[in-house]
Amino acid sequence: MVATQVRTLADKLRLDFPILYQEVNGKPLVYLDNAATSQKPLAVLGAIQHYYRSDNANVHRGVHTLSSRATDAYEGARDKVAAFVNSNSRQEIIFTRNATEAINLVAYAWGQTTLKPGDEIILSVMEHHSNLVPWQIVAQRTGAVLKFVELTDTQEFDLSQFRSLISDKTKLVSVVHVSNTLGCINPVEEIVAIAHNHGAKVLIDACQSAPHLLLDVQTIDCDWLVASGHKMCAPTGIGFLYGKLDLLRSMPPFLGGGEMIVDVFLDHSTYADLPNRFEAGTPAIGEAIALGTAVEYLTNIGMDKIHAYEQELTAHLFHRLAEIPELTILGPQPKADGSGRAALASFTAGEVHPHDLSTILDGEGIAIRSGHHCTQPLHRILDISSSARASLYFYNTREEIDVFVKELKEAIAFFG
Ligand code: C6P
Repeated sequence: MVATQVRTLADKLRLDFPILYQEVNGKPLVYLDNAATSQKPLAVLGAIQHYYRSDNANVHRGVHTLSSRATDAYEGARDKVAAFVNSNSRQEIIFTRNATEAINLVAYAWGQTTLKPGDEIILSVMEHHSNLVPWQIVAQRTGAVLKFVELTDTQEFDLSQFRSLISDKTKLVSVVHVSNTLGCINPVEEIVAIAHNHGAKVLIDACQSAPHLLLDVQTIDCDWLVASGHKMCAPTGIGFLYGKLDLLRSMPPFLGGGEMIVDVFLDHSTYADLPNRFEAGTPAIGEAIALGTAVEYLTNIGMDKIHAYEQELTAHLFHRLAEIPELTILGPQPKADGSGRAALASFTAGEVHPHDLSTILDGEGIAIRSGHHCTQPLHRILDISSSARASLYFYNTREEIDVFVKELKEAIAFFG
């Protein structure tokens, strides 16, 4: 009964995504690359078009009507994002190009100015390159030391190893909430509590959780959290950094220029309060407005409903993939009801190259990703050079999973 109700919801929501109604290579498109980027609903496409057709002007600068309309919509989007993550204050939300830029903002503005030789930064081995490379640069420049949380036997975040790794030398813990490769959901509340006990700050990479789970930055109690709009129904070119107010206020600017100043003299400047201090130059106005529409769209569906439906899809996906003995699936197994991991499966299929699988499936209209998914160190630890990945969203159906599994079986048989 529940399954039928939720499937009806997904079927209805698909109508919001015109891109899904097309043929690719003569077959109906089955889009299973949502961890790379999600599709955009009509409401979001409409918001961008409305902005450029009716309100396009620069923000915070003009007193004319279009400029104040654009400013109101842009700042309104900030309110929507603040509400979406349950932030205490709209000043805690900084618009960035994407999660990568948000992490770099913290790395440059906080890491490079705060960390000293011998200070420790704890990351995990499952981090996306975006949450590795900026800290490698910071460590090289400050003399800070990188430490890594390893995987448990079930290929999840090893909390007990983390406990033994952390010390009062640890100044930062920067970890992913949901792994884009393993699909595990990390215990971020516990991680934050342990880190705070040692006086360390915590950054949460919420790229793969913000689109799928109800996020509450006050409950998680993280110091910073980052996400990319394009994985959560918004356009590319917009993401956000959440940071605790006092912490953001204590950080020097990242980029200098217009928008982020109060007074500029030839030899020095004074800086604007939050959030403008970290938004130098003309921002991605239409994209930010559309991100506001996207989070409103997700909230109207209900993040709890999205999560529940995705668990059902996860159970079905893993149940069907279990029919293929050649597969090795990365990360933890879901529970019988699909809970306990994200709605994605990265896998290898014996000697068959993931790129070959992906190419054959594309011929059948099915979009999956193959490669290292920007987690090269993790792939090295797992002793593989690449994997194939099917990643789901709330507009995917059980029937699409069935088509994918059927074609995957045929592709493996073809190569095998
Ligand atoms: N992962 C994937 O296919 P950007 O590029 O800044 O929008 O997102 C970076 C990023 C950071 N953290 C995690 C956990 C991510 O999954 C991503 C993006 C995509 O898995 C593209 S590599």
